[in-house]
Amino acid sequence: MINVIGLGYIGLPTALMMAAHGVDVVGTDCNEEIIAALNRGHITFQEEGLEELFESAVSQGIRFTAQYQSTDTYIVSVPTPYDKFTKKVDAAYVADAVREVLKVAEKGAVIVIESTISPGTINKYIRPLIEADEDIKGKNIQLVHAPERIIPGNMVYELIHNNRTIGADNREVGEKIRNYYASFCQGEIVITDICTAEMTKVVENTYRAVNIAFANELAKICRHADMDVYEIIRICNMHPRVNILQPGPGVGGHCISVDPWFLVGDYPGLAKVIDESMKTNDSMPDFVLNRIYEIMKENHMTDIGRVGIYGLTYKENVDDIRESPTLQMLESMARHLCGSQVKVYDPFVSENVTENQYHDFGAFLQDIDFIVIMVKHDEMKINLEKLHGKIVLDCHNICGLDGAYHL
Ligand code: SAJ
Repeated sequence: MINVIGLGYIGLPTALMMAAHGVDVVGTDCNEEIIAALNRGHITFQEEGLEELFESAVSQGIRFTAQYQSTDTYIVSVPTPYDKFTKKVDAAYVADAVREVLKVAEKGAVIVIESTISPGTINKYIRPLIEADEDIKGKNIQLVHAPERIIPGNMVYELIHNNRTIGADNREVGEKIRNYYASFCQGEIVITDICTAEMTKVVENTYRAVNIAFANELAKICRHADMDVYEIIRICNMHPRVNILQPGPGVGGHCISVDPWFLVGDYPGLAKVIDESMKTNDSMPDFVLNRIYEIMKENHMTDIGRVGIYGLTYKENVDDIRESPTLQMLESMARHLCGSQVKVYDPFVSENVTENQYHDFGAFLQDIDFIVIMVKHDEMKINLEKLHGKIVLDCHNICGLDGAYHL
């Protein structure tokens, strides 16, 4: 039996996927509300295909509980926040989860860490928990790092089709865990050592962050030079060895806007391109704010209360608002004492997370003259004709309307 610890964005789909493929799974989360919701038959976030996966896992007998189980295999998928000041990973949740696991784990059990951690975290913070105590040491507990790689918005598909990495101290343990993942994963599953696995995960997200920063920097250069960044990127990408990503209003989510900072925090004198890239991405919400100011001025508009921000999530078609560019921009507006009047709407966010938040697209549009498209939700793409007559700042180049402004 596998006990999956942490039933959030990664732990839940992973637990469901394994259960749906015949593995005996118990999901554990210390948040009783999550457990109660799952036991009532409700999934706790929206994701394409998750509902069906949930039903299939339940029919195969998955259980959910707040208690850690006594078993021989654990998958730990708890959050790893980072300290905003030092930029270093905070492994406290992972360490706490492992401590609890160690209290009940069977002799020879394997603890798989899926949470993203900075290179060296297992040796520095997790292995000592096993080696500090003679009784636990005698249990011969094994550690594995199998970083998740799935992208929100396409998690179920990617769980099945992505390649995976398994970092283990020896081949035998790596093979054992590979067999569990192979129950559903059709991609290649590479076995390596733990530190390499830790590094690969952070490097993958850093690669994307640096490439997004490059696109964002081009957007700034093209704004200054009054050139069309999208046309330039489109033409450059016709070169066989060029593949530039798209500029945007900022980088959010709990991965790409966070993980590269681990390298900056651990290697401040060495991670220079990464440091600058992260600063460039972090500067984008303020860049948008400046565009709003310029466009209002150009249109002789003075009432910030007639400006509407479309989109609160960190990217399109997900309900996750962690580190979202819109929230970063609203914070910046609040610091400049002009935040409270702007209107905000997102079809995926039903809770009130900010002031003047609308839950109806029509009512939102009625109350604004200037719309800022921060997130390219499908809802916006299919309702573009409703924007006629409004001033539009299209931060993703999706609308194609005459007179629309861009980054
Ligand atoms: N973004 C841009 N321009 C682009 C692409 C993305 O501005 O061309 C922005 C998005 O709008 C969003 C942010 O970047 O705000 C991140 O979005 P994303 O879709 O690039 O990635 P995430 O954070 O949803 O998921 C990433 C993925 N990592 C990589 O692609 C290397 C995913 O595979 C990881 O599993 C995930 O991080 C994670 O959990 O670490």
